Amino acid sequence: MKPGMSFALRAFLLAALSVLLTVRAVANNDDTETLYKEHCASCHGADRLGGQGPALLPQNLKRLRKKKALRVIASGRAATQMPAFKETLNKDQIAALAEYVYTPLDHVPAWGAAQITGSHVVHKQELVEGNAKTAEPVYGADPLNVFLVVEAGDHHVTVLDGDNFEPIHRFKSRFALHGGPKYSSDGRFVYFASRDGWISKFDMYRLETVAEVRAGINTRNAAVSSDDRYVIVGNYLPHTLVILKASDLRLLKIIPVKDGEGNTSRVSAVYNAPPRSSFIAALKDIPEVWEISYDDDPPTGFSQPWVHDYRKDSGDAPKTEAFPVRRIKVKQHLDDFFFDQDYINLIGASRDGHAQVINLDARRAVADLDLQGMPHLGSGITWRSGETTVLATPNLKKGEITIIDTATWKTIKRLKTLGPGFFMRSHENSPYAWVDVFFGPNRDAMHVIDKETLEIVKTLRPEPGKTAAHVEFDRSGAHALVSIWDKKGALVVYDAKTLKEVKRLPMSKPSGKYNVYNKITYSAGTSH
Ligand code: DHE
Repeated sequence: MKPGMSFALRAFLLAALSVLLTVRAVANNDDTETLYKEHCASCHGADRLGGQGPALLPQNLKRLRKKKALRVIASGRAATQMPAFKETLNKDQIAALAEYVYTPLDHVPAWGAAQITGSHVVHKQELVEGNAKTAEPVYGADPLNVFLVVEAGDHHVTVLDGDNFEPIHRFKSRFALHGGPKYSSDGRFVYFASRDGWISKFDMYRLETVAEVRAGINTRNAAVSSDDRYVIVGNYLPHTLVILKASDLRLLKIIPVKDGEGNTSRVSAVYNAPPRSSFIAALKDIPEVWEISYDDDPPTGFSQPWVHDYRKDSGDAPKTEAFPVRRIKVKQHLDDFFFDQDYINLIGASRDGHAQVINLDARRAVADLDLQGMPHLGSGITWRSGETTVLATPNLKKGEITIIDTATWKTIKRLKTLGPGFFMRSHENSPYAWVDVFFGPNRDAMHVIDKETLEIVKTLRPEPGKTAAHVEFDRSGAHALVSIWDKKGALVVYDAKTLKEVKRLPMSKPSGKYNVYNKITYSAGTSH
């Protein structure tokens, strides 16, 4: 301020400056909101609560430093659909967006018992228990050799006869299904999870949707118990695991995911562990693995002092605490994991590639794995090789398949590929393991690996220039089905022995495909 300026004039100028700054800040906020709407909302949701991409809220970005967030917006994120914006947006715009996603929302909608129950709908009461009258498929195909093909291009699912590869039925799914649908133990019912939290139960015999419920706002995946009684859903938002009654998807229990200090966490994923009568979940923000028993008489070591059982509020308290939890502390967060066939060891990795083996009985890490880059253990498979069982995993950052001896947990082979791969598959009756090259200039290639020599024996290019991804075998292992990952894509059926194409069906970005028999028998060559 200039000396001699009157007090009234000074006060006026200060007020004007403050109004100007406020107007600019509001304008900047408006600009950032517009940028968000234009570039981010279609995947992450207009409200930042997630959609095809994850929710962008401070509570879900705890493990992502702001500096890294800037890099992700500028350069994209490996192994996700997140594109690079550095050609479209300038540095200030990227910085403003990064700031924006770390700003808390005025109000994060609750998604508790009231909302879940409010969303619940039973479409076909007569199919809820699958009574005898409806226990025959409405088609002639072998119901155990049927495939479900998720067509991500237009959010549909095709039911495919696995003997003649003719479509039996096609229906609209919820928006953005993600992860493998989970079958009941006899293959009669299947449960789908969408990224925005919808769980749908579909009758594979009657080809009708039985019931639906929205179990979360932003969901990771779901699993079904071996006794067909329960479905569990792991969420990114809110930080919960939700247990549903499998028959009609009615809410049974919400387990808030938090540690002893009250820190909450997203769920990386949750799976059924058949021999243990339990679900196993790994957490994204707390270095713990949880085992949730669905046994009516759970073994010792399970407790859940921090869990509020909502049924108590309605006076409908259970006699014993159902679904108690056993917690295992681990060295690193586990973003991605799978199990050995006995479900004694969990093999997990963090996004930065630190990989470890957790013995679920000893409840501790028993080995570190020599894996680099970003192993995609969720796609890992195992097979017998000589006297031992090996596990093989693709890598989302490196053109490499790592093969590990599960007796010693030592890496026995690093097999060079034409680029990073996403999905890997085999079958007990096939001498080959198939892996895609999902990223880079060779993303139209599919490698076929000899399971004995551990060498690539053939590289297929089902449609040059278009991504070839995700393989699933039929029931007998005689055919392998490959996706052409494009809106004008296709499902390509190969003879799994001669490696020759036998059929091609046009489809809209067929992502995953899931054979009933291989899934319900927990084939070592496929995802569980
Ligand atoms: Fe997936 C399965 C996590 C990105 C397609 N993906 C899974 C599972 C997990 C997972 C935990 C196992 C769930 C199950 O089957 O119960 N996926 C993640 C990620 O963390 C990641 C890297 C980032 C994210 O966006 O969440 C990711 N996934 C993708 C994609 O970008 C893919 C290619 C396209 C899409 O649909 O979003 C994709 N994921 C799939 C598919 C499966 C899957 C097709 C089922 C594989 C199977 O054969 O079982």
